[in-house]
Amino acid sequence: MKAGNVVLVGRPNAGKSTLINALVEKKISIVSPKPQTTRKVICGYWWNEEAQIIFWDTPGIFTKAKDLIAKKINLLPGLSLENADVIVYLIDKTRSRGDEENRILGMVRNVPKPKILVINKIDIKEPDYTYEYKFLKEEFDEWQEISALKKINLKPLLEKIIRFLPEGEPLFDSQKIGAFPGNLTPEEFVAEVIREKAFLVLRQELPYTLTVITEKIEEKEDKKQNPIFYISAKILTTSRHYKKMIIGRGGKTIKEIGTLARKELELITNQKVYLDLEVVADPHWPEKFL
Ligand SMILES: Nc1nc2c(ncn2[C@@H]2O[C@H](COP(=O)(O)OP(=O)(O)OP(=O)(O)O)[C@@H](O)[C@H]2O)c(=O)[nH]1
Ligand SMILES: [Mg+2]
Repeated sequence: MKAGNVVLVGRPNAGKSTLINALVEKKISIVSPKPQTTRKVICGYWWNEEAQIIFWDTPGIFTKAKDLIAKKINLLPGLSLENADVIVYLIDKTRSRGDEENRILGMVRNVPKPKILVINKIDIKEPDYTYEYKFLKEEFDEWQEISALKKINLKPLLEKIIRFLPEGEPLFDSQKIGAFPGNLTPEEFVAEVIREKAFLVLRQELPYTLTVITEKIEEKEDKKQNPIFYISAKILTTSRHYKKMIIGRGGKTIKEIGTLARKELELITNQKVYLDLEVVADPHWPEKFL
């Protein structure tokens, strides 16, 4: 039996969360075009008859952010590497190297573990900076070009990962992995889905000043006695000005976020969901974060 922890690292937006979702064939980690969409280390399980893998998605290190949240999040990838059996270093070939890439590369270089260099987004023809990364081939144990989004070359990537896994006892009981897999509680997972939809709907306007807390998840019955998940959650932002933006004119924006989140949660849980969302301005939430 081969078994081990595989840690995905790479700059923000490289596609780490897209890749972990594709590998474990489940949505466990949220995705958006914003840097540091992932704010926690999130795990997903993969197994077959011969191997077991726990994949770990990490936040991208965000060099431009000077605030408290980013500083805390920036520590997570380094800590995760300590527990890795294999490191998957993901590169976005549509972006040139630069300080951000060099910082992560410097960190990965210092860890004496098997490393696979993965060139992502090959479904995009131009721009193509693959040549800027070719020199790394010698430093890494393996190299694989993929598209996490289009699920291209994931099988050869998995084969290479398995090759470097240590022999060992099973890490988990695959029979016991339920509907909410991974290391997040249902409350945390629901909050992540809402945050993803808020990022999607608000786009450029509010990247960093927002977080979500799930207050309650209750299983109830609707008027026709069908089971329904009643969920209440708070979107926290740092000022009243942002609060107004999240609510939108006549509540239009918050309604759009709520509808998207509810539909996705219904798909995931296979049950009707009632979602009660409130927007709260709390200038101190970043200090309470993590
Ligand atoms: N065209 C294309 N887009 C991709 C691919 N993989 C990821 N993306 C897009 O790249 C953006 C960032 O993807 P994420 O998976 O959130 O990236 P991440 O590395 O987890 O980013 P952080 O959590 O911020 O560190 C999203 O808009 C994805 O849809 C790919 O293979 N091809
Ligand atoms: Mg991510």
